Amino acid sequence: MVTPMMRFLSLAAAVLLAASPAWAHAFLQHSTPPVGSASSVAPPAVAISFTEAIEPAFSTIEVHAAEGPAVQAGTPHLAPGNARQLIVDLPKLPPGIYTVIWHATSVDTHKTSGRFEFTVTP
Ligand SMILES: [Cu+2]
Repeated sequence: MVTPMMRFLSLAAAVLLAASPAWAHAFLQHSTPPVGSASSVAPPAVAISFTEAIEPAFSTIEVHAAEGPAVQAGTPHLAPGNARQLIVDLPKLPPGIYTVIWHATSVDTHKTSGRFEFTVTP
């Protein structure tokens, strides 16, 4: 006899199996400045650590002021000796709210993206 609960459990198992390749995708693990943080010290760069190694040629970080063009200096680059961390240098940022938009392509060619904010307080 197949109970509704058994049907639910087998469906859940199927979903987990189907989703398992996603575990190899590059997701944001942590960043500097931290997601949602506020500090009076303007960060010299945004550094994002991903859960997987990424392809820098196909990965981007954009940093935008609340209203306006990108404020970053130069193109993102991998941290030396760390294929999981992407860094983009920043000019001296005035106080404000900044949005970081990232697109990552992991070494298995899967694409992920996300955005977060940080604040430079006066
Ligand atoms: Cu993947």
